[in-house]
Amino acid sequence: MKGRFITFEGGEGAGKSTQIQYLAEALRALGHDVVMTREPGGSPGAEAVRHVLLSGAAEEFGVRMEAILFAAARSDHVEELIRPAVESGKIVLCDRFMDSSRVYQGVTGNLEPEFVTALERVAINGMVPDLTIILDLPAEVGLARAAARAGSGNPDRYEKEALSIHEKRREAFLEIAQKEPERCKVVDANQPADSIAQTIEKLAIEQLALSRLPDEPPREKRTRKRSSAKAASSDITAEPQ
Ligand code: T5A
Repeated sequence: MKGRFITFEGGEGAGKSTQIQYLAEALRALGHDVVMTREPGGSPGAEAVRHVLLSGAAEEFGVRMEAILFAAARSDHVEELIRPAVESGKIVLCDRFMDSSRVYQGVTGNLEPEFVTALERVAINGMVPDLTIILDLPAEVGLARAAARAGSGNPDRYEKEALSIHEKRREAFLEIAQKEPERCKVVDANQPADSIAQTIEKLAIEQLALSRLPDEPPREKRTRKRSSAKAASSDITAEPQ
């Protein structure tokens, strides 16, 4: 069975990591094999590029360079982790993906749309998410959450930017959702985390037709069935007493 690919998008401190944890737990309780990952990063090659991007070390080389680095990291992440996991039947939950590049490098980085689209095509190589959850909340609420997070240390290259830029990103995510309503679902993230989690769980299960996987029959039962069908077989001795 083919797995599923679900991405989480939104501004800084929108609660993506928190909600991925909740959804992973809910899906595992239904018997699914879940992989949690993030961008930039998620594979050894992409994690190596993450620090260069988030420390701001690449900023002086311009947004075009940063966009190419995000795409390089994404390509490695897709081919090394996401695609193999989905093809082997797992559900991959990814903290940010292609929409973050559309918004951060494309809209607020002022890159030409053709350039962003070309990079996206190469980086994802057909691996379009089955579902994208866009966590929506006022930028100042998200930034305050990110700042208050225990041990968050210094703000990264993007968290330092002006509030108006973060608000523009919020609008840009909502525009993507408007253009791709089948793939993208907007969830109000300005609520308690557990009620957001319930909404997302319902959405994911309905949208992706996920159901409880049948439990593996207990070993004893399997052996009994086989032993009655093959009463003369010598491996009946394997049956537990
Ligand atoms: N980027 C990324 C690009 O520019 N282009 C790209 O293509 C990609 C992939 C990544 C940065 O890179 C940029 C965008 C980003 O700026 P990051 O460090 O990975 O940076 O950070 P973010 O993805 O922005 O994630 P954050 O860690 O800032 O926030 P999350 O994951 O959205 O939020 P979370 O769950 O960690 O929650 C933040 C705090 O809020 C609390 C949590 O406990 C935590 O303390 N919280 C809530 N509080 C109240 N109510 C709720 N409902 C809450 N939910 C969580």
